[in-house]
Amino acid sequence: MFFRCSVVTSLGYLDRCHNNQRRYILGLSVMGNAFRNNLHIPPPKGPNAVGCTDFMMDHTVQGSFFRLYYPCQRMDKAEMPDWIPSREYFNGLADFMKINRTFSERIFNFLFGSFKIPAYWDAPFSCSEKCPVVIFSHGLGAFRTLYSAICTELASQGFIVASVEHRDLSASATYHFREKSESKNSTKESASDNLVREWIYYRTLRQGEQEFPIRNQQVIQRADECVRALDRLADINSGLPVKNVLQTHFDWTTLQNSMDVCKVAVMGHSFGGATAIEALAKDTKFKCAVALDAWMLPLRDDTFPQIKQPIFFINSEKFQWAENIKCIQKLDSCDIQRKMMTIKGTVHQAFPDFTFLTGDFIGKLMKLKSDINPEIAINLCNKATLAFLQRHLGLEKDFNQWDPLIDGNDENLIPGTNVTLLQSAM
Ligand code: 8U6
Repeated sequence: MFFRCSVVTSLGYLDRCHNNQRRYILGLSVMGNAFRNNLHIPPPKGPNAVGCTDFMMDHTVQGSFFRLYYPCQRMDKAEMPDWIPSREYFNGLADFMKINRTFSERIFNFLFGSFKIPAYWDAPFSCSEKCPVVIFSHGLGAFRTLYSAICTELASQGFIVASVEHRDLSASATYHFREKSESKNSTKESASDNLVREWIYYRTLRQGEQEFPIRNQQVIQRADECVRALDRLADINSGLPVKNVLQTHFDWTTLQNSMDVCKVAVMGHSFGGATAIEALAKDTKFKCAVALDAWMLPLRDDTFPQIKQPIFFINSEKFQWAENIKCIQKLDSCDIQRKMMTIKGTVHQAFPDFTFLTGDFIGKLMKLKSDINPEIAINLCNKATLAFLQRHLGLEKDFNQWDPLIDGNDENLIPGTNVTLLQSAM
């Protein structure tokens, strides 16, 4: 009994029940809580409270799966969702990092198992005006929940944000549902009783395998998934009946006429940055893109001239290199706004939430933490993003107060890039 009370469960080996509640099998640690003193995902700063829910439709791999962040009613008492939704995601991260699953599941769970997303689960939607929309795409080996500091901030500023979980084998883990074969004939069962969860894990490159063809195929699928997420949101907005395969308490009909589907941007980190660019080429419903430390390798050269929308490249200081920057510069244009800035002292992983959730020593060792304070870095990223979105989606907000950031005007920003490019390459 004693070991099951909540203060001592932080070393608890956690399992997932079917009713979506965490079950602690072994509860052992007081140390765990002390260890994580003060570590948290920074709560959003905008005027709206933020709600959060999951959506999947249909249940197949070809369907759409995303986490939705939205402005919500203020809540006195509401549950905040687990940051890592289930143990399979830890297993997937272990595979991605090429470490043993059993061992790392306990470590991951100890270190990261009890963090919450700073948003209210399934809270009722509420916003006084129509919301602009952002589709967010995660990086290689990441998944839909890992960018909540960015997504919740946008939602608190009035955006509806769909953070897609990609099924192109680039996520550490994701899932869809398969119909149980044996109950094909039973017509009485509801459709959801007949479904079993099927996990999809990260696919490593095989030895000697060429990277470009695989990544290009993946980026095309990822962009399709972004377009599909937007299509589902547009359906929801126009009041078409949608069937969420996931059993949540969120009432999707409350989102009817809630969105300004002319004001849509696509955003992503790393592989997701490339995805955002591919999505611009694929669908002009995306009016602009924000690419966080974009990894350009997955993109074909001949997609660049097709892109007519503005793009904002927000880079880390440590990740970028000449070849990648040269690729970004192929997108330079006289008549379409293409901006680039670099946040001083940052590493590639300054954008996903892990950067907030380790101590300095471990964080720097694992390249999760920058030299700059992670909250200062994410604030610069968020404010500059909001200013850029206001400019190119034509919003009537006060985000233009941060316009100087778009030009790299801040002591912690570098306009353009820190990477030196050889003359011959210009
Ligand atoms: C280290 C991405 C960890 C950790 C991520 C490292 C990563 C991690 C959790 C997984 C994927 N943040 N995608 C110790 N490198 C926990 C403890 O979780 C971000 C995070 C984060 S990504 C990325 C892609 C490729 C690579 C690194 C990051 O796009 O930022 C290689 C070699 O491919």
